[in-house]
Amino acid sequence: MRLWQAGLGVGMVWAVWGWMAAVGPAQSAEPVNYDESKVRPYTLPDPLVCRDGTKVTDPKLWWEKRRPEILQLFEEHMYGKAPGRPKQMKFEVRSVEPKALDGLATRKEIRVYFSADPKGPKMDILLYLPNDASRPTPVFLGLNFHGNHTIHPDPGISITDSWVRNDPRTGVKDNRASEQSRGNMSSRWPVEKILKRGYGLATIYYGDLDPDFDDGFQNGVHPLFYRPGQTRPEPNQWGAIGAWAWGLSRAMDYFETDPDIDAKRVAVMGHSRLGKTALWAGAQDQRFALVISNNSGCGGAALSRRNFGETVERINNVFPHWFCENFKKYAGREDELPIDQHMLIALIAPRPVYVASAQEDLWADPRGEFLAAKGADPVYRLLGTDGLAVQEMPEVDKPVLSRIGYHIRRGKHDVTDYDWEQYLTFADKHLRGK
Ligand code: GTR
Repeated sequence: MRLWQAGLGVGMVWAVWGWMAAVGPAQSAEPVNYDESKVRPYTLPDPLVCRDGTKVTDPKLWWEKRRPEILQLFEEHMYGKAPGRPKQMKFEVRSVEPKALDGLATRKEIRVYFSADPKGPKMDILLYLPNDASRPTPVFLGLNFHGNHTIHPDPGISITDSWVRNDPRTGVKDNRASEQSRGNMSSRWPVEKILKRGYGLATIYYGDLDPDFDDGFQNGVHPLFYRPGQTRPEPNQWGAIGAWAWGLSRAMDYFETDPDIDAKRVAVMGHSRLGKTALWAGAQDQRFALVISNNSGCGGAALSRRNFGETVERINNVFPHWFCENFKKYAGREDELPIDQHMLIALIAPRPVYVASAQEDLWADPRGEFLAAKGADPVYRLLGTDGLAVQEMPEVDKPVLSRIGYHIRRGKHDVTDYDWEQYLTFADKHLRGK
């Protein structure tokens, strides 16, 4: 059931079941734990103590020593190191419709070519800007799971020509998207609401960057960066999450060239695996002014050391292409990780970050997500903010909008209107001082 909600297609569900049947429970050390009393004790690494024992007591030491160290540890052990901006990258504005959505917005589609070869890897940015707001406009940016044309029924959105997972419900056959899926993920993208609050919205299909299956990194953007003779990333080089996050930074490269966009006020947002991606993008690229993790769970906001819901072992077994090869060493050995996810959130400091959980989303470990947010608090305070301004996990549907924001809402693993309402209010407060 949850796989459906997660936006995965039939093929993937079968792939996961197939995998489970093939390797069986022998591969998995223990059953999934959903019992708080069975969470083993653990000690988190201190974000304010360097590897050599130096205590970080002032911002200078954080910026010059501890932050670069933590970033490098996440690259080396978890997400892998990504290349920078490709020299030959080119932007092509493919369409501009000044009267989209009944005149509410200007719609642009921008193609980003990652190499000089127009047939090489590329991504398509769909951008809506509110017509009734001053320019440049702050923007929410998020990757989507099924193609830009699925976020809204607007007939002017181009249908992706990238690989899409087959799915009879949406008419995706032979891995090609069709008209049938236009707008079918719109419940997760309240476009009009965002525009009416004075924000733009930009989105990219994550499969443009790397189709989400394990093919040994032959498709997607990885091969563009192989040195001669290299056929897959090194153990400390980027996996799929690294590539998706890299794409978000390339969108930011474009935003910096578009006078309609306020590139200093871009909020990067993502759900689930794309929430993991948003956090990693925001951690690496300080141009993102605000970061939102929606139900990102294991490998995202949730602490790896807590054995609750999805674990490092399970995520690496089911999704061997998401993280770098080195991360696989930590299956069942989370205590040996030199990092945990509170430090990923700390890398975003002092920029506003919002961690959102859902009550029924136990697989993502809501408490582990809260504790990671709380674990980043000392760094936010060192840098002069209010951090996460509560001691205990708040009640359901009682959002906390301090510099580290947090809510747990009722309901399932999903992105809802309720979530967006909080993100918009959070952005009003922290990006616009409202
Ligand atoms: C699940 C996976 C989670 C989460 C989710 C999603 O199957 O175990 O880590 O990323 O997919 O992305 O929808």
